[in-house]
Amino acid sequence: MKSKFLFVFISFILLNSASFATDPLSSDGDDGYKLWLKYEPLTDASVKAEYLKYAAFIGLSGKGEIAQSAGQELQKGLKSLLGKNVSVTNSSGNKTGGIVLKLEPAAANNQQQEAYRIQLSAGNIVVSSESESGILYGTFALLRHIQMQRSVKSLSQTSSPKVRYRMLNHWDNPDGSIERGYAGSSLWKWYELPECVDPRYEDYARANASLGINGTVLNNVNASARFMSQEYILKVAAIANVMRRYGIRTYLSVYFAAPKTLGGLSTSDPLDPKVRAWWADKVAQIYKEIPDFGGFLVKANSEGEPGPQDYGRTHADGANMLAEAFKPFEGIVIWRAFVYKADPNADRFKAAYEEFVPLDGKFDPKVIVQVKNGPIDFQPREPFSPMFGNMPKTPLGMEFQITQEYLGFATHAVYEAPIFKECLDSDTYVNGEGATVAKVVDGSLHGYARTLMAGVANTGNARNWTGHPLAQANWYAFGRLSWDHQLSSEEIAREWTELTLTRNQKACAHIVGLMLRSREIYVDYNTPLGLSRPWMGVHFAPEPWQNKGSRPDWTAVYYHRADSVGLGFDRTATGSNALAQYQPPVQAQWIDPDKTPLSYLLWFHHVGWDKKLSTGRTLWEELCTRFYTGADSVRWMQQQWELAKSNLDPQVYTDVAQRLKVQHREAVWWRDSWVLYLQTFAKKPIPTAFEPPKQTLEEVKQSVKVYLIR
Ligand code: BDP
Repeated sequence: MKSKFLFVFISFILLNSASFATDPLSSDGDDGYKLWLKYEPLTDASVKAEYLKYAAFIGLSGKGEIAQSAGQELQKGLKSLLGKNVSVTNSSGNKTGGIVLKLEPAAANNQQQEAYRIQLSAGNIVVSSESESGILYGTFALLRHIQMQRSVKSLSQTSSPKVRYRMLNHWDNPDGSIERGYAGSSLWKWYELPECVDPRYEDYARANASLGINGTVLNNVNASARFMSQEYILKVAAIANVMRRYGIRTYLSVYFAAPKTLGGLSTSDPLDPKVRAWWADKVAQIYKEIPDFGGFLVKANSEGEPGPQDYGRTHADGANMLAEAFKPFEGIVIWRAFVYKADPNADRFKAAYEEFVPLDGKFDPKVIVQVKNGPIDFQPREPFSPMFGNMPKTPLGMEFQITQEYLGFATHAVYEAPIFKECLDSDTYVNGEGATVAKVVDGSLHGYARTLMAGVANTGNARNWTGHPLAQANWYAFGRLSWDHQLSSEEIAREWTELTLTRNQKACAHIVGLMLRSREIYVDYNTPLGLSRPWMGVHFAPEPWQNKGSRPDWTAVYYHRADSVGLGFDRTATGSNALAQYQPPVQAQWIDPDKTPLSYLLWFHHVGWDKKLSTGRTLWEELCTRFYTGADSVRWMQQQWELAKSNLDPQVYTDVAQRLKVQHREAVWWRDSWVLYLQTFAKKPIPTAFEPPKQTLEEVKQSVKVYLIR
């Protein structure tokens, strides 16, 4: 009896572990693992019939591993979508009725290697590109089209990426933790590598390639020197071997003082010949193991990280030294502009511009300077960074944050495409109207040869990758926009919803509506009218009263400046004059408090509590209105989700429904904290239209205290 039980138990374990290790896609119900690559059987019979006419074979002309990946993906997709096993052949000859993946320029006038074309030609569906990567992207685009049950008739398309380096930045640490990660631990199992290669790495690569992402930085910008050791280079190489099959290059964040910490040198001075030689050898050592290594990402002289300024050198000196080490190779150096010195009298807003703009023209051509979208730090709403447009001789890459550090972690649904688009579509007015941030980033404004868009990843080892099921849409949106920043937030939301949640059009409309409004709703209950809140700590609990920090800009009060007169940060000439960093037409939009759009008002002005705003309400009334309607609108989000219920997988439905409940509770928490705290300055009652908070300020403070106890 006992041994029989043991046998059953062991068989159970073996069966389960075997099925997980060999097929991480298999699971009961929709646990979110498959992301937007679900390939669910087509339900529209006429569309299915159209595609079955092209399912006789897959003709593959490329022999490399990326082309092989494309062939396999198509085979896998068709099997599931059409229910047909389609074989892959190397020569399609004159055959018709198949899908041909062909190495041939996508269009005569298109110089872009990664561009692809999909067309009907000589009785086949033909996906063509000059490169195997382009074929892979075209294959994913074709699969997307079929998944969305779009007709063969609307298939023809040519597409090319607007930006050359499209990458994720993982803030993952060697111990498996993730800085600002809310979906479990790191995907990278450093202690098991290089021998154990988790099948999940391949699914990660597939998901990225399906969006056109072609680079990944594996480790945190607050980097450990460990990654420069031979032991870790081998681990990284094992991951790079998987990424390569999907056209993705692997990059590393580096610790600037590694020559000292790891190399045993007495200095890490970038102008010291021994230091330069150390980096050159290091880069050569990496290329031995990873021939297509992408390059380095560097956070230097920022938030306590070491850098060239420790030796009286500039950011350009540091970046150029590393660029020199990459000279024999294809790799690049991405140098971050996220810097702000501890100066009690400074405005953090101005810091990056002040340090970097004077260095324009001094960087090696292999360097790209990576700039966060806003001047401070991934706030729910920020004006675009004034660096964009003001460094014409230096390629500026965009850094967006996908992980929801300031956007409610994994319990708030906030669709981020509108945040990304708002920045990309902003006009810098450099050399006249129409000089959008997007045109700076895609190189068309200043003719940068190297262009970059990076997103700080929101992935972790949670089964559904991102914790909140709807947060998958943010990874998706980032990827799609890095390929084509002209896509609209709505188009992307619709695509993602159809591919991931439901093909039912009505349900889709509810979900897309919810997604499109989610960011404004969040801003309303979190930081309305241009408030910001990047104080130190967990970046989640509301504590606008926080006034103690090792430096002024690590407190909350530094940012909102509430006092008996009013609220907001005066950044005009009477204040910090940060506004002067923008071109005059941009200044003109924001200089006059009566004309500044309300969404940016408190970013630039200290506004009196009784000041009448364009809505007809005073500042105090408007704040209350926003906080209250924002929190109430989460109820509306819940209703929209309910309306889609019958068309959703029960597991996904329940997960999101529960998280929306948390979101509502936390939205009220945010609202009450702000309103009660600001009331101590404004000294005014809550407008009668709204029910006063049930808790007192002291009670809210206590709840935040409890939240923050370690
Ligand atoms: C801030 C994060 C911090 C990062 C830093 C950065 O709070 O964890 O290290 O940015 O981007 O947003 O370097």
